[in-house]
Amino acid sequence: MGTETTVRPGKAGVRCPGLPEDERHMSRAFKLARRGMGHVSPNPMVGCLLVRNGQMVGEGYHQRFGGPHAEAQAIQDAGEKARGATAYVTLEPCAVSYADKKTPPCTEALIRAGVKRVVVSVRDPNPRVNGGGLARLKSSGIEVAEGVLAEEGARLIRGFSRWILTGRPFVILKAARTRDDFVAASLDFNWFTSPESKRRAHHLRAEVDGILVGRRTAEIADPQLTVREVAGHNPRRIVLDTALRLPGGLQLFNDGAAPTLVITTEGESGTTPWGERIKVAPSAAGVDLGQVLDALGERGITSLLVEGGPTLHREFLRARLVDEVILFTAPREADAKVKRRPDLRNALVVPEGWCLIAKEELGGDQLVVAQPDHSLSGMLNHSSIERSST
Ligand code: AOF
Ligand code: ZN
Repeated sequence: MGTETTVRPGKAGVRCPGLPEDERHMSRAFKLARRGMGHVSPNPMVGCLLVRNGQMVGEGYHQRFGGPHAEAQAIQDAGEKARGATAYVTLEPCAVSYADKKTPPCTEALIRAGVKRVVVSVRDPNPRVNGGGLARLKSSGIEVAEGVLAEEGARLIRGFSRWILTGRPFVILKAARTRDDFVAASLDFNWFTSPESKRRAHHLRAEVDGILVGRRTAEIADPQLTVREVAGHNPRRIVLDTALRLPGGLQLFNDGAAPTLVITTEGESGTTPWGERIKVAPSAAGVDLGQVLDALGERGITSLLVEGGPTLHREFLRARLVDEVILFTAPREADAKVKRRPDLRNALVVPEGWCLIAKEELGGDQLVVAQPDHSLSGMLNHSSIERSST
């Protein structure tokens, strides 16, 4: 197994791979972790694999908020075979108990089970754990390695990282535009990007805790904001309706597919026949978006997809509250009627100085993913990876 090789945290610009088998097992642990998608928030998705003499002897993942952790599940799965095994965990095991902690520390469970080596992808950004889990394991004589597939590990928990450190969700702005830069191709507001792009967009929805639209988008497009093209859990739906003018007949308020929260500056907070109403302070632009993020964070939303429209995108960018931009560009132009509507012009540009994270072709559309420079640096304080700048 070559366990003498230590995997050290990467330095700037240096990729720091683990042993090939470490990466293989960690990949499997990521797959397990993702099974918890949509069910564990505001906890992180975590997967764990126990391997002895090259054989997988147990696996587990965090299945639901408040439920047992990945390590506990894997140890239970392995039984006596956990003794002498290596544990591959996508996140540093938790080490302490505190007032609102729902499960016992995983470090103690690993020690009791007789695990010999623990390999983690990233440290737990939770200040109550951060580094403490690894230290506890080391002090009990367990060999520890960290940083295996760390970039993927950080990506997996980026919402949790942002939320546990700031109380706010990780914010993703998503838009589709025509080649000539409109957010609709025709006035019927039908989907105009490729089926592949549509699937990707629905996958994005399945990955987040909340999905936000502005009042005009809710009114004009009457969207469902649900996950339909792929298997996945519907995020909570949030609509900004500062003056409470939206009609009650919208699908968001009637289909019961997922809870809908209404953000407003009017009236009282509380439950209404149409869902929860959250009152925040007004601002010159209508509503203070920082306060909106605080309110969503308080409700356990760790990642937020802002689907538009253009005004909301512009305001988020102006307020510098964006962590990622995802822009689909279709090869077609908008109809003449759309071209006469300046309000349908796309507002989602990749600001200067941002990093291009990915660029790909999806069924004839072009997809661009970009992040501001501050985005990951702020959230990876506790992690070992450096983001590639390409
Ligand atoms: C792990 N394995 O599978 C997860 C961890 O309230 P609790 O007991 O569920 O603990 C929640 C905290 O535990 C959470 O804030 C994060 O720091 C860590 N999540 N840790 O060892 C897991 N889900
Ligand atoms: Zn734990």
